[in-house]
Amino acid sequence: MVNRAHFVFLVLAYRLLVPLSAEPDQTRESYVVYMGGGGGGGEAEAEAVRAKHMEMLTSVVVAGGEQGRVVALTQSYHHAFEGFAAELTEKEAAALSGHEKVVSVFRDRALELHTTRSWDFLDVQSGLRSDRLSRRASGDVVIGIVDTGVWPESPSFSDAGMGAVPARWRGVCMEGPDFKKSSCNKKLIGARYYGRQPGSAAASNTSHAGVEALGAAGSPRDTVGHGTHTASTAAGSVVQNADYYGLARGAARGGSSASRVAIYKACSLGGCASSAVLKAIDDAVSDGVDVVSISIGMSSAFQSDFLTDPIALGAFHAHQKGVLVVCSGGNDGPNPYTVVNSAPWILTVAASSIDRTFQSSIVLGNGTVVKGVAINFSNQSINGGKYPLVFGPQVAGRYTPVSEASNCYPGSLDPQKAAGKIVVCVGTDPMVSRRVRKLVAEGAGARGLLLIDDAEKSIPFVAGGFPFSQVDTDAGAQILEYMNSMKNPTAVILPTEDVKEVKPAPVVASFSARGPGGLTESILKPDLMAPGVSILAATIPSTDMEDVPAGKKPSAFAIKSGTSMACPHVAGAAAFVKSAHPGWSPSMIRSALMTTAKTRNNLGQPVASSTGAAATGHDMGAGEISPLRALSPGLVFDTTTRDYLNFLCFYGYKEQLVRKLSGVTGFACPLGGPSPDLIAAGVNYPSISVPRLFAGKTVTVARNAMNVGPSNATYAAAVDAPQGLTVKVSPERLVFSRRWTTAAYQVSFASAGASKGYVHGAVTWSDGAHSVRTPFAVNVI
Ligand SMILES: *[C@@H]1O[C@H](CO)[C@@H](O)[C@H](O)[C@H]1NC(C)=O
Ligand SMILES: *[C@@H]1O[C@H](CO)[C@@H](O)[C@H](O)[C@H]1NC(C)=O
Ligand SMILES: *[C@@H]1O[C@H](CO)[C@@H](O)[C@H](O)[C@H]1NC(C)=O
Ligand SMILES: *[C@@H]1O[C@H](CO)[C@@H](O)[C@H](O)[C@H]1NC(C)=O
Ligand SMILES: CC(=O)N[C@H]1CO[C@H](CO)[C@@H](O)[C@@H]1O
Repeated sequence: MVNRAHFVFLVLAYRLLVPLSAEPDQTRESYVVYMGGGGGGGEAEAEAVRAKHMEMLTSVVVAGGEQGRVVALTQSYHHAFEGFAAELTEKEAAALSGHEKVVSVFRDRALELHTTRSWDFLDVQSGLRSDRLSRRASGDVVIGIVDTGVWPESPSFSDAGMGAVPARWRGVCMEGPDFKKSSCNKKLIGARYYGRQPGSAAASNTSHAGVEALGAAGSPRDTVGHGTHTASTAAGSVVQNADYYGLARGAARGGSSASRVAIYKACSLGGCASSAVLKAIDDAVSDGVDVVSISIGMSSAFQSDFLTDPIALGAFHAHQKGVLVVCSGGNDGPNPYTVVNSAPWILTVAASSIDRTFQSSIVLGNGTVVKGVAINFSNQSINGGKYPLVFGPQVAGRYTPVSEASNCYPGSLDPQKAAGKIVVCVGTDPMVSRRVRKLVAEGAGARGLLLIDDAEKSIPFVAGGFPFSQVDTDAGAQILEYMNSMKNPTAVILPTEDVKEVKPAPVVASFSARGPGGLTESILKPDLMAPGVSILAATIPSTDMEDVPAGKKPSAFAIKSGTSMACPHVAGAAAFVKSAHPGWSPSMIRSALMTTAKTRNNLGQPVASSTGAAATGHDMGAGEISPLRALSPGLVFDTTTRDYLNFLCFYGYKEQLVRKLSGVTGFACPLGGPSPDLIAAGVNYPSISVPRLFAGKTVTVARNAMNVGPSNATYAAAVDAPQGLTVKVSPERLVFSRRWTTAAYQVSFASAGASKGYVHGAVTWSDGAHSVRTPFAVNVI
């Protein structure tokens, strides 16, 4: 059992020396005090580190005239980096941020879980689910999941047939009232949880939404379902005949079903405390995980700086220790500048649809069948389920504006009029979610809801026991026309069917957050895309009977959507590549996944975005993951710690700060910074983003490719350039005589009448056997 002492320290001695202060304005909030690299101690050194932090904290509290107060560290970071979390007044936080050992001090904000806004669900099926994959993978790779915990009894965490836990593993299985040592096994090899420390609970009553609601549930057990879903998606064992109440039936299997999982429960339904997420990453690295999967993040509206973003900080140090951190890019799409978790040392994931959807058709009274999309537990049938069809405003309460009733606003429908009918609503007001509309119709006694809305129409809504179907505006117009032409229009909403081999697929999901990155446009983000729509994976047994069809037992699997679901697919794929190439660095693995990603759909056409337009690097990064191809990428781009430190200099941090952050004391910033152009030109990334290209100017970018394929390889460059952009690669051939050698090349961009704004293309290196595609985005000014 790890030492979880939380260092409560009563500042008594000082009380005798200093008169009691009369200052009353001392509201305290939880803060993270981040002190940069240079940690790396084991549990033996931990005590000394904590004592040092305690001393720092105490001296600041005393200096602030608050003697007599209980001072406590709510978290202590001492593995991959140093720092602590504590309850502080604003003044104390400011004082600590001036301390010479401190890099940054930031509020312990709540991060969000990256499932879709409307908490929708969906299905499976990705290139990952091939038997070849699991046969080739070894069981030596460990994936750490920072999320809401785990439901260990799920068949997805069965360890049948698994070998002994790798000897290097240093993790633990923390116990709680509902979680025993025996809940862990050879698949689920570690489980930790992070509640609020007992000593601090009384002292704090922060107003900060979310963090306080995090609940100190004392166990790694998942009570939300999110963590169980992501963990089983990354590395779940094979479960035959998994389904969601008859839908999406098939074998459920994680991306790397031979890998192990370790659970770090830092979140609950309300979100995740920054301080806990940072601690979880610190522990995961120290425990010995190879890949960390994080399906959480800040809202895109609140993107903080890299130095105050717990995921960016934790991931930086994880990279230094050889651990790859894979994160969801967020669900605030489809607008640009919404991608989060976009630090260059993070693998940032976008979400796509797959070739399966769920159809709930509508049969109009005149016999016409209209195709709709949803997942329902409806038991209507052609003969038994025919109900009058009414438009929201026809059954509105008195004085209700038409716009509200047509949107199924809460309180807009009159139960006297709506009861027993199928209500038609439109989705012109995005503030009302599908779940709310459903509850409004259900609450008014309606027998079903037909939603006309193009937004999220490809993301089937799970409507529980209520008949629901969503149609696009074209089909909606047909339905409204039918209603207008009939005196007594009627309809039936048919039970859901799964439809397979949907074309085109993949399509970038509408909710998937888009680039460019809000903090820097010099790194192309997101990096990659993976299935995040209709993902079937393990869940906790639902206690909410609304989610369970009449007469059925709660399902062990759920269908969910979000970049949260895409992220563990990539974590699983990365673990798979790692198991084949144990010596590869995190950025080599990322490079292999990126340069081999697919950019064409199952019709052989370029992958499209949800709008139908061709997807760009800002939608899907390098493209949809293709794990088998990633095993032999031919060339990789190794982005080193040095590259990342240079990045921090070019981004604008002072040399002294970069040294403290990294713990690399002799580091010197390269000349020329800060400069977004130098980031683009000099950081050895597997993609290129030129943040500004002025007319008449040329921007030149340097890259270094490493041969990981056969020796004696010769690669030739092919350029896919948008109209009006002149792209030159020099040299045009790369010759490698041996493996592990590198070759440098440059790509220059000049505008010859390219349209303004971002234009997209790619440079692809090929030796006849391998194709190494590096996408670029160039902002023409
Ligand atoms: C904490 O804050 C809430 C609302 O801000 C308040 O109702 C409650 O009384 C406070 N609790 C304590 C212990 O101060
Ligand atoms: C259909 O569902 C309703 C509501 O869930 C239930 O009351 C009714 O008994 C069901 N009918 C059949 C035939 O299953
Ligand atoms: C039913 O009504 C719709 C709308 O008026 C119309 O487009 C459709 O052709 C009709 N179907 C039949 C079978 O008459
Ligand atoms: C690579 O080429 C060199 C020179 O042509 C040759 O001597 C060497 O044997 C080749 N190595 C391999 C592994 O093919
Ligand atoms: C997912 C789901 O529960 N779908 C149901 C929709 O309604 C039909 C008819 O009652 C059921 O058979 C399906 O299981």
